[in-house]
Amino acid sequence: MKKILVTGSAGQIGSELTLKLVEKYGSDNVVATDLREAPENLKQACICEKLDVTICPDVRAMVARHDVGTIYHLAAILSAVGERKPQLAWEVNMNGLYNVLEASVEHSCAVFVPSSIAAFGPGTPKFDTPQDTIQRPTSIYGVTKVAGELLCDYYHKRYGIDTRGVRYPGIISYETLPGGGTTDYAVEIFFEAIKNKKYTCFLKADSRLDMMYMPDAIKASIELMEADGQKLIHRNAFNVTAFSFTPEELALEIKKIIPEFEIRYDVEPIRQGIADSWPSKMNDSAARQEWGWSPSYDLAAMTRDMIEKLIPRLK
Ligand code: NAD
Ligand code: AKB
Repeated sequence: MKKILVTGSAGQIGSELTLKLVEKYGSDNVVATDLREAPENLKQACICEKLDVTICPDVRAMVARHDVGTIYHLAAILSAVGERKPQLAWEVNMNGLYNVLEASVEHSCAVFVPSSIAAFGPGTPKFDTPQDTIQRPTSIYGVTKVAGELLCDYYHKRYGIDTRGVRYPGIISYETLPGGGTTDYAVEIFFEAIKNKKYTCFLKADSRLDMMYMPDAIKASIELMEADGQKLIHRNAFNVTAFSFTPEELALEIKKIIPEFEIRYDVEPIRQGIADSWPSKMNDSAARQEWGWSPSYDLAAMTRDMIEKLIPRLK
């Protein structure tokens, strides 16, 4: 088979998605790439290479050298880091994507490109956010996500490239820490609850955001890439969600397992502003209808599993 290339494979999602792809397609068929050194477990599992997606000839050469047929393009700058470094966010998120799409035209690759709840803005309906609605984001990260969705649509229409993507909500996981986003609190809270029994949250108690546990995020990505392309109307990008909660509700769920746990709030204006502009709960019926999307974890199941998996690691 032609190989699968993952960009940003050392990140929160890449580090787990790559291993799932190895499990499914075999270690010789997956090439993990990142700007950073690959973690040891990835080095043991598959082919690992350094790749800066902003360097077009390097992206093209990597795709040619490994005879790549599918790219999971995860390299990106996330929302909070993006607000600190908007020029870098544009360079990586837009020019990196452009380079990946150009290499895909040259080598007829299928491409998975994640968008985000960040592709919406303050003018978007907050609840039951439709698949097709107003998208006027106010963060640079969100701007690059909307532009990325459109660019992927364009490469499909203009060059016939099989581009597909989902709008991930905030992803919760325990393997690799998140890379500088607004939903990072929902991961940090578990580490602090187990280590110190307390957490100071940078979002307000009642900030409701869409979220998903990592196994569902991986399932969504692979199932979408394996879906029958004829049935996809919204290829870039499908709303997908699992549950939505506020920091206060997540803290109450954690307290059911760690009763001593306490949450405090020290609101950080930039990330609060970003969170306020994002949906609270997306409508993901298009993904359910067009390719059978259905999450496996609810808030309680995710919380139990996170705590169970983290306790032995943090001892
Ligand atoms: P992350 O920040 O954890 O990982 C991104 C990876 O990209 C990092 O390992 C980084 O080293 C790498 N990278 C940065 N610049 C690069 C460059 N120039 N060349 C090559 N690699 C580079 O991000 P993530 O959470 O794993 O996100 C993956 C994708 O999913 C991104 O497109 C992100 O926007 C999207 N997404 C993530 C979430 C989430 O909650 N994690 C939610 C919505 C969408
Ligand atoms: C972020 O907070 O930037 C990401 C996202 C929701 O896109 N986790």
